[in-house]
Amino acid sequence: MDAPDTLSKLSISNDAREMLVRAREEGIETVWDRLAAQQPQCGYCSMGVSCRNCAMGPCRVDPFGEGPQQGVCGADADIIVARNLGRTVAAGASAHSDHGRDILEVFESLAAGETSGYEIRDEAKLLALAKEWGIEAGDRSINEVALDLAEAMFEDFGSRKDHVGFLDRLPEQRRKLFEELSITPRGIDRENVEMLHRTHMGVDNDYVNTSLHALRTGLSDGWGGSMIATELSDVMFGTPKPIKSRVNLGALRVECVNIALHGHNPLLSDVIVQAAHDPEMVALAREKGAESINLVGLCCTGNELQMRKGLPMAGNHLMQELVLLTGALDAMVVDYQCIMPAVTDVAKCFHTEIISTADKARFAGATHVPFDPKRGLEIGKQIVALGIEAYVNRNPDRVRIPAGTMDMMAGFSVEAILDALGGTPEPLVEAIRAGKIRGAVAVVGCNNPKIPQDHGHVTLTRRLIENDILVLVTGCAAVANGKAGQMLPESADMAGPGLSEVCKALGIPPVLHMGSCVDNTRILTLAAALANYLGVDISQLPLAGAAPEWYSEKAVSIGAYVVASGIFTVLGVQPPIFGSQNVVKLLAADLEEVVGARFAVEPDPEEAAKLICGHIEAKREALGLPFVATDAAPADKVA
Ligand code: SF4
Ligand code: MSK
Repeated sequence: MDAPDTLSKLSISNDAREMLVRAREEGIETVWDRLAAQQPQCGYCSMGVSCRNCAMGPCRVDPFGEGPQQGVCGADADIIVARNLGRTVAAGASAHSDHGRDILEVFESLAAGETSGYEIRDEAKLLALAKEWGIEAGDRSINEVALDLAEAMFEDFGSRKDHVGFLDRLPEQRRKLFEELSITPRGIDRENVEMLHRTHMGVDNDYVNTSLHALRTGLSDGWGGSMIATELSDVMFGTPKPIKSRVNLGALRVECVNIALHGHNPLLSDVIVQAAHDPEMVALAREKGAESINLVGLCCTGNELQMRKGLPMAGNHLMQELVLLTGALDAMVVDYQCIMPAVTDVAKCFHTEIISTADKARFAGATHVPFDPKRGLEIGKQIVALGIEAYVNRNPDRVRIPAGTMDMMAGFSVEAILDALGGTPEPLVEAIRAGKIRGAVAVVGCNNPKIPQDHGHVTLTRRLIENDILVLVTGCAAVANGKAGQMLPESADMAGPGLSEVCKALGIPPVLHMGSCVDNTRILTLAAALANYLGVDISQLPLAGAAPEWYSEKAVSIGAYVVASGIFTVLGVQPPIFGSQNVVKLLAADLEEVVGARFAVEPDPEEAAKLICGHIEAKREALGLPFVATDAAPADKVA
């Protein structure tokens, strides 16, 4: 069995470590074992200089100059690295945007009266969106307006337009810049398809040109597919408002049927919540000896439900196998993205039913119940019934649920933040002007077993709030901060004096949960609103982004659209680009001159905090705002 100090290198969270002890005792493999088994990982792939884009290859370029410097076709390290990066952005942008399309399709069916279990829960938001998209409501029914909006949004995916609809939220100077650079996202599918075209052998062989299109592809996600997903999810499932919730494996209840909702899309999980409250289902659970039905969230499906309903979170990305190790989970319902194929293997060691629901995301060893919005509620009940049946097979002697949960607060949509501020950004702007809040940083993204779970998120966030920097979190970073107790109004005591004062006055935490991975678009919307309010570009604001523990292709797309939108971004995990010093220089330095922002890579969250604090102070200084040297941002660090 691992000594506690070994386990602390795997995760900072106690419930994770408790389950890892069990995994070791019972010989159950987890993501950390599989990472160890992969060592040493391929150096060429890690540096991004391997290519298998055609059958003359696979090829690799020796980054140290001793072996071949070109693939069979003549592609050098710059071309290969840029092409690989471009394809990664396209995969991530496609994942997000396809999620957006799925939401849009159900929204259209809902408007046409063809769904069961769905309704328009935020009419005001629907009407505001319709107005933004130039659709006259007049005296027409809400469903007629919704149908027109759906039609207009579908146009963003595939037809010939010169820009995606939500791009108009950006300040004019940024839209002009995109035009000058030819990186205006024209259509969601178009930019992704074009990236695959450009990276085919013998097409775009200029690493700068390919990299700029990677930014454009990312922008089609951030201001396109993901933004459609967020906004329409709000219309259908409700725009989040501040809500109390809890987090940790202790959210599982021994006396209940426990069902975890895992993945990213709220479409089915919302109707499962309705089904779990159905008296018929509750009666069935009781008949089988359970007290009730207990739903918990995992990853971003969990975030969607936590934001709107306060559903407790079992955990983030690296908890998906460990939640099975409690022996108390009766069913894990998965939709798509970030679901490890290994969950069905771990589930075999227990009684847990893995239920897949998306035809595009099937898992060997899972029971497949295909989602159909026309029978949403019926399917929701069918899935809950499978969980109840599995509960009957639970072995009470194998149940080990780590004790306790941590309280946290979620639900900070842009609308909720503006509400808390009294309906206008003015108080936030004033607090920033006065130096009480130095700036704001989005800490987002995944867990990665290469980093002790949650260490990057929690340490970086803590240092930032201590330095009076408001932190906005989404995805697995939000769960990590929740577990660490940094997302309660009382957590204001952890913040510096200025931020603490503002948070206490507003009754909000210093770390605001803004939702799932697609909801990073809420942060874009907020940044654009602040820039428009001040009449400046986003790149002039004291803002930054960070993805301390990222792993997924979606995170690369997010990084691309955040930087392209003008926000400096620090990555905690090295991306596979270091085989080309030219691409590194472009992304980590030269982009600053091009889009007013750049990437940095800093694995140590303490150092990342210093880097970000220095950046925030430099932006403040450029805006003529008062500078205050702090431990994290001494005067000589400001650059
Ligand atoms: Fe090799 Fe060029 Fe083919 Fe890539 S595209 S596999 S570098 S020949
Ligand atoms: S779930 S993309 S591990 S944040 Fe959105 Fe978490 Fe990253 Fe998946």
